[in-house]
Amino acid sequence: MVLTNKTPMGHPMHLHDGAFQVIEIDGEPLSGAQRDTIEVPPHSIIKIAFDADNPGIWPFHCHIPYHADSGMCTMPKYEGVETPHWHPEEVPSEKFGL
Ligand SMILES: [Cu+2]
Repeated sequence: MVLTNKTPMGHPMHLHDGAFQVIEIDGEPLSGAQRDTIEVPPHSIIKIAFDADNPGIWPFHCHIPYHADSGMCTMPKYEGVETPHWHPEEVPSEKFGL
């Protein structure tokens, strides 16, 4: 997953699915420790890698509450995995802060 921050502020991005490894920061390869949150500095590009081996509904979001409430929150989707109890199209957009 590639995290591109085009803004002038940092974003602590957090994955609920488990740990990931930072493998590149601004083009520099890295073999960092496993973590579940990474601060993405302003105007930077960070690449992370993780094993997608825990199917479910896992948020990936900025840990600054008003950023997440403003839309910096998503749900990575597993190909071929059904989530019959999850119907985001039925949630009013204001629940996502839109
Ligand atoms: Cu943020």
